[in-house]
Amino acid sequence: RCQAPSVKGISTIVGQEQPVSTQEKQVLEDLEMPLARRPTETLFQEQPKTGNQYLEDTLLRSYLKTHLPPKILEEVHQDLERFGNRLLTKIQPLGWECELNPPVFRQFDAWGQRVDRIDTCSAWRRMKEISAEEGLIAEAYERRYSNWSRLYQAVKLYLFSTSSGGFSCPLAMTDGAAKVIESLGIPGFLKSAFDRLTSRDPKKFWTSGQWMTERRGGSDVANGTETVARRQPDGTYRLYGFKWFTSAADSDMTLTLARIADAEGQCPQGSRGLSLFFLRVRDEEGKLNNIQVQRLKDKLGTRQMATAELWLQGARAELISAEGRGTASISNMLNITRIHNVIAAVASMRRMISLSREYARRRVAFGKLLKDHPLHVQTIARMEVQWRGAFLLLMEVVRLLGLAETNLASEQDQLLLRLLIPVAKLYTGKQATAVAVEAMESFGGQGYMEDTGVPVILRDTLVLSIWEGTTNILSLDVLRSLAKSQGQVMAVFLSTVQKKLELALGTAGLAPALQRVRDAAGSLSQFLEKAGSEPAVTMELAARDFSYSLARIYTGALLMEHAARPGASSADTCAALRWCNQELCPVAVESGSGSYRAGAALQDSALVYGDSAMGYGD
Ligand code: UCC
Repeated sequence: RCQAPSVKGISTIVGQEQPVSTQEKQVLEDLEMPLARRPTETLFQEQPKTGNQYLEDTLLRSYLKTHLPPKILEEVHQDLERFGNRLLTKIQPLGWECELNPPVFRQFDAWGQRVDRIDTCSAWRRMKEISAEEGLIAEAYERRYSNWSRLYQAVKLYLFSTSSGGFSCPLAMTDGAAKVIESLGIPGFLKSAFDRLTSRDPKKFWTSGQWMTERRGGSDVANGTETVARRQPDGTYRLYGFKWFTSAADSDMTLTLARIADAEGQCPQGSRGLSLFFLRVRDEEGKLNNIQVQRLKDKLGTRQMATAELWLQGARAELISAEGRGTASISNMLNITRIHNVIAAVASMRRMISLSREYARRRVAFGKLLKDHPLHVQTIARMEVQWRGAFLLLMEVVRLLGLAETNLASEQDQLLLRLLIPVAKLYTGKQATAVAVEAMESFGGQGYMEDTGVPVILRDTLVLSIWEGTTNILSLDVLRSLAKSQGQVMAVFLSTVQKKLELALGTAGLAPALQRVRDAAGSLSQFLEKAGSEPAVTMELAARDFSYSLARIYTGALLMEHAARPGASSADTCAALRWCNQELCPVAVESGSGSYRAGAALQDSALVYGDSAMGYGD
């Protein structure tokens, strides 16, 4: 089923015999015409255009058709088709406007008064209204489609992401803040904030920040947080500190961490000293809440969005977690923003591949369209396989989240969700980066030109493996989830993979892939068994490869599940087979090569810092 069909005598990778479109005919006719008589310089540098992103996304549509109850599918389909048109005609141009008009920071007014204004463009402000109108946060909390609401929200965000001009970042944190407040049981003093974060009314809708990173760094939150909270007689707090990297600094509110000082002004250190606070960024008159903006960050990408350095100089705040439970409480937010990161990664891949594919239909080189060069199409097909896998992993995570949020998740589902969030975040971040770079290359020099819009997507994609936890930090979070469940989560992981494989048993074309996933799952179990008796450094050194193995094995099972459903296409089968052709369990391979022995860590140091690091001297 995976055999390459022949189109006009040229081998392509997926799809059936396709008729030559009018547009393609035009290109070919133009080519045959002498240069002087051509109405334009052929279509050879024509901008690749995509249509309604929802209607064109056959994988998304087949997923929804397979999983959603028919009544919900009908409603959702109508809304998504409408939204797809709105994105194409109205939202995409606004997104580009946001890119061209990044926020401007004005520290002083003309008369020397300190004002610390962050001026955003009208398109950015319109994005906020559109987000409310479309229910991009509300959908997940109204739960009108029960456990499918979260998945539906994620699908809308996925379609919105690359057209949003960076607005998906504040939405991620807004969603995270709503989740934290909901998980606290929506206490009375936070009810109004919750209502605003989840409102469909543009006049009421608020966005939230997530101020975690301080000068000493963004990963080691437990040791890096210096902000101090001083209790006030009325029970509120005043925060003093310096927040080094606050994204969407134009947000209405934020959640942030600080250490509560005792009567002597002493603060407990470490993770146990952190508590979580809610604060309004400005008051009703728009005056900053005893906050000074030091400057905006000069970032490689996400330039549409204001990221600032902020001094908190007695900002009034309310404690919302139990004292000393700040990290655990903000984890609810992190898990949501990490899912948004996955959404952004999958959306970026989708956009880059669509543009690359469309360009290949128009661009002629060496006498024929790029789409008729088998090597070129092979490159796009490889990206497509990556995207398909990432998409199904995203759907799995939000499906599980939807179950958890409607009390329909079993204990196993919850464990799996906890594990898959960091796995999906770290893996799709890397995939998206690789796809963005490869897709840019597929445009040749054109892809490197700013005004094609391709570099913007690349820049905005590169952040996805950095913010919200780097790849290594998330690999350690994967280990944290194993430790917390005392290994139970791995038993759930393996049995879930097994169940998905069983669904594919009857599909003969999938047999080779089935065997490879089975073997990989077996190797993973053996590795874990062996690692149990090794020193702790083994698991730390293995953390990244281990997480990659989880991602590849689970995604392989998901691709097979999708390819085994009734009505699956040959492309579905092909994607599953190709995915499973890669090394599915790199942790077993590396372990076999001794990469995680203590000696290997010393060799790593010697490679990076020279032999002196091993005590051999220069
Ligand atoms: O702010 C940032 C930029 C904002 C832009 C956002 C835009 C997103 C847009 C996406 C789409 C467009 S970036 C901030 C980046 N920083 C991080 O992500 C933090 C990275 N560091 C970590 O994740 C660390 O590993 C920490 C902070 C979680 C480690 O802290 P600790 O205190 O050393 O960790 P512990 O002691 O292991 O965990 C403390 C508690 C434990 O609970 P208990 O005490 O009940 O056992 C953990 O189980 O927190 C719990 N916990 C978690 N629970 C820790 N992590 C998690 C988790 N992921 N899920 C559930």
